[in-house]
Amino acid sequence: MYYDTVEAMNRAALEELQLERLKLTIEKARKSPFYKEHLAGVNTDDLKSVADVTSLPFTTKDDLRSQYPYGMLTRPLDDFVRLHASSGTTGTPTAIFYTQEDLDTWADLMARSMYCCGCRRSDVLQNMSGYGLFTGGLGIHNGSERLGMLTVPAGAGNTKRQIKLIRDFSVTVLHIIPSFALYFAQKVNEAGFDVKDMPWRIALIGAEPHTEETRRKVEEMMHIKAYNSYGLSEMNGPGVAFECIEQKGMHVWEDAYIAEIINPDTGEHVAEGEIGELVMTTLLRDGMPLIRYRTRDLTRFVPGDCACGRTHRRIDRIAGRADDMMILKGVNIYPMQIEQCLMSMPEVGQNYLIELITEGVTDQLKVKVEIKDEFFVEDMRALQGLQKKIAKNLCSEILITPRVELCQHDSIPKSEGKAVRVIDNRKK
Ligand code: ADP
Ligand code: K
Ligand code: ZN
Repeated sequence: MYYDTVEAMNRAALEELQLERLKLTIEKARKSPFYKEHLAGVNTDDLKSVADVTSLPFTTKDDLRSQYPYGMLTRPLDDFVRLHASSGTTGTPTAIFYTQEDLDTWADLMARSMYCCGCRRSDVLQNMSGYGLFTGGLGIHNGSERLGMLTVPAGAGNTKRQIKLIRDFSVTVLHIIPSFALYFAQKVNEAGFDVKDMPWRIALIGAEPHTEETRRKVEEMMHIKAYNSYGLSEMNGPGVAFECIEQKGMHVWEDAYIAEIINPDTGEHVAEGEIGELVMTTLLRDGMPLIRYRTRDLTRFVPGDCACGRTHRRIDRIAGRADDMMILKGVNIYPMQIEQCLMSMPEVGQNYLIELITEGVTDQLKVKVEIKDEFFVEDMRALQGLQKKIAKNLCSEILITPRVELCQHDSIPKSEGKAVRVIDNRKK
């Protein structure tokens, strides 16, 4: 029923295991130049339960940057066999290093993740994410092989070839970025195929924030079951938290990570079930352990037990990154609020773009929205009505009225990797 019996371990035993591994992790981490200093005041004998993790200092992305490239390593460079790097869209890149043991642990966690949403060794997986430095390529790939699936390393882009591979090899599982999935579904239709005739049954979607509405849209448009996949390079990559077939939040693999949710301003834990910043500690990383790493991702613990019987706690879908928050006219706005509103409207197509602009002396929010062909009509009055309706719906969600621009389908540029949702064109 489970890939690994640890997935259903009772909580008390699981927390014992976490504590034991936390202590080992601290000792290991101290072999790195960074943690030798950072953890100087810490005595592992003072840790009586896993809850005492709160006595340890945070590690931030800036810490990683300041140690770039080798300052976090606990072993001689000869012991490492792989590195990945973040895309660096927000400043200096950070590099993550793996020993062979780390790669093996990661592949196991990844295989467990895919098994938990129904993938089996009889499945054929096509990995449609970019390979290279991005962990969604090799991370998913190795996990898929570990599970025993026949793995098609298609990489990103080239929709025609993707469709051919899927049909030729009867692909049953896709790993695909959600924003690309919506676009891809349409390309399959345009190529003259009915999605119902495609061999696929499962889509693993993740790597970027997306709403429940978008998931449902992917499922409908592709005639597939879509499961949320969460991870970040600092915690290996994908395979950190994953949805089971219940689709009610993502199980965080707590034998491998300690997850905490804090108020980003105070650093204190939020009340159970409240949204805050996810903080993660690695428990099985050998060459580059990270302690209380501030992910900047916003989520909450899903209260209660999961019907699947796994005891590892679930996090809700990521509401956004702390860095994504826009402040306009004193109001805090997250892109996912806008997406949620847009994707629940039947007239709206696959893509949208948020633009921050300056009009005169004030900042404005402009939202470009792709409209489905059948609603993109000649009738000016109908179009204006739709434009007004979208603006009104958005206003009730984000409390300010944005400028809305209607666009034809496929007219907003589509990136091959993670979608760019916000462009800041404000005059500085
Ligand atoms: P980069 O920071 O360059 O994007 P990563 O590839 O490590 O580097 O991306 C990890 C980040 O991607 C996470 O911190 C999170 O913000 C986002 N992410 C990953 N999976 C999901 C998911 N399922 N839902 C929402 N966001 C996700
Ligand atoms: K197989
Ligand atoms: Zn479950």
